[in-house]
Amino acid sequence: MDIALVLGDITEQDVDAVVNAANSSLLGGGGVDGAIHRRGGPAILEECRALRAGELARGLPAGQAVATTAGDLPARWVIHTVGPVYAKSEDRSAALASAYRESLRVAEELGAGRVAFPAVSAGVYGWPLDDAARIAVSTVREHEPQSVREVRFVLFNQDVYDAFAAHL
Ligand code: AR6
Repeated sequence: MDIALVLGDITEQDVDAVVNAANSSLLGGGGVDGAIHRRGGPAILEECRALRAGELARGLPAGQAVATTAGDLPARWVIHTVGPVYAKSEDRSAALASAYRESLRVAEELGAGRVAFPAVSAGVYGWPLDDAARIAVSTVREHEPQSVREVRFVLFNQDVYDAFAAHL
């Protein structure tokens, strides 16, 4: 399995599945989440609402992942995951690792070959960059691939890219 780094916009990636750094409501927000819903169109939100009306009535907990259509994006699926909000008073790194692990588990279930990840929790959720990159890279490295042959970290800014490059 290849692990690649790209400086760019995740909504433009030609991959099978794009991972969204969502929140538990699954009903949209800012950052990557806002960009994915904007570029992907209303079909994504429609499926998210259906999930909330059914199996995910209480929302998606941090560390878990669920797939929907990717709507108008070049990708086929969006895998929504929820990273933990960073807290100094509590070590939530297991939940951040779980967000990557569960997203890859869902990708394997879908039979996805190429999967793009943003830097989950490293934006609004405040995770220190270096630590976010360390957890992301080490967790993905531990994955035992079946269908997944490429994991592409798509980093929006040079500082985030550099942090990931340092750990790869
Ligand atoms: N492509 C790739 N990366 C991006 C893009 C993009 N189009 N846009 C932003 N980033 P964030 P979080 C980077 O805040 O910290 C939302 O409101 C961004 O620069 O999107 O997990 C959700 O609804 C940063 O490096 O996700 C939640 O409420 C990284 O993606 C909350 O934010 C993650 O930043 C989740 O916060």
